[in-house]
Amino acid sequence: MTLQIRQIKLHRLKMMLNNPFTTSFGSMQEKEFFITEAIDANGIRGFGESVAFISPWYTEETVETTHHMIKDFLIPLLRENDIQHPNDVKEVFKPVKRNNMAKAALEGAIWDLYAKSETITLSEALGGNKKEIDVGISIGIQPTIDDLLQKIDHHINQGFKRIKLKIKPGHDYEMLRQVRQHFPDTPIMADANSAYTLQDIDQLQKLDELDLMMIEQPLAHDDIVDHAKLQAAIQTPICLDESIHSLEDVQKAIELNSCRIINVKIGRVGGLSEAKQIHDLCRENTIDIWCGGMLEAGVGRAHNIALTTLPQFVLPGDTAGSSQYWEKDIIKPEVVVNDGMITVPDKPGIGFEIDDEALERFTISKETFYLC
Ligand code: OSB
Ligand code: MG
Repeated sequence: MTLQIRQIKLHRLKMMLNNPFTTSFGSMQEKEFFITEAIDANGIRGFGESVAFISPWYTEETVETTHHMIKDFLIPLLRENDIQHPNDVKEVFKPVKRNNMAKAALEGAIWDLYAKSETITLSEALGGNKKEIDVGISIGIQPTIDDLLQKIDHHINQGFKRIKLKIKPGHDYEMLRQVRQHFPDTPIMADANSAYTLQDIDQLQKLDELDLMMIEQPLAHDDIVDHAKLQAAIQTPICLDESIHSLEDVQKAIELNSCRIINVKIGRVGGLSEAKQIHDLCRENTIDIWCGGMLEAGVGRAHNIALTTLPQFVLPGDTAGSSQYWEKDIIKPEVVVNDGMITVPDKPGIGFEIDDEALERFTISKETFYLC
């Protein structure tokens, strides 16, 4: 049966993070993004969320490129093609190279619409089985080591299953050594957001003594080859984030031994269908995976939770509770973490209601596109 998508609405939102988030590339506190809404002939509303930032520091996409792609290329492709199942969207979008975050924003709304029209949860639609998921937390670079130690202590007490710390050259070994000294048994990992090169190999080898769960994306955002050289030279497992845009990228990373762990982000890989295929491949190859975060609002958070219910998501992800990021989220109820776990919602689709009043409050512009 064809999904009868009649309208796509693009809600452009601006929200302020509770705390500035600092990585090797700089700080952000304001977030602009789209909530995508797909509406069918019965008036059922499916929701997605775009994850590109206002500037292209993480990958090449931005809020503006997302808008351009959705409006000028992706919606026209939805007009010209029938969608029987959300898995078809990937094929329909194939004439557009990359721009994965733009694609995922629409595909996500269509997955939610599909699950709601089948009266099943998004987790069930994807083939997930967990009733609750483990969560970790990602802490940005802090002004002082004391601030950092205090934050870590607070999050350990909240029950988070692992702590991820941002590193960059000059803010790595010594900081992590002090953290390890204060928290000898805590699962800790480090994320470099591509700030190093192979010339830093000595500095990265020193991290081996700190018993880190993994080091995430130490080398260039578009590299798979140098990471294999680095992995051969260090004991700490490498996890790839920025370098992975597709199932093919994961195949190559496995073949080259570029990493032992994969961070899957729905936006980065172009949607839930691709994310699920990556999951299946990693399961066959016993590569551990986890779901990364992009400082999402509630809709994106709900999609991450549903994906994480697939069995090979064996490591805690970055999807913490709404209140960690936002004074007020755009979903009802908000995402809540209890003792390091999120209970997977049991209502159809993403399983959270849109708080229309909050959505309205954070909306800075809105467009409606008719498909037929
Ligand atoms: O590298 O995983 C990353 C946030 C923005 C962009 C990239 C990354 C991150 C995080 C935090 O580490 C993820 C989150 O808490 O949503
Ligand atoms: Mg990362």
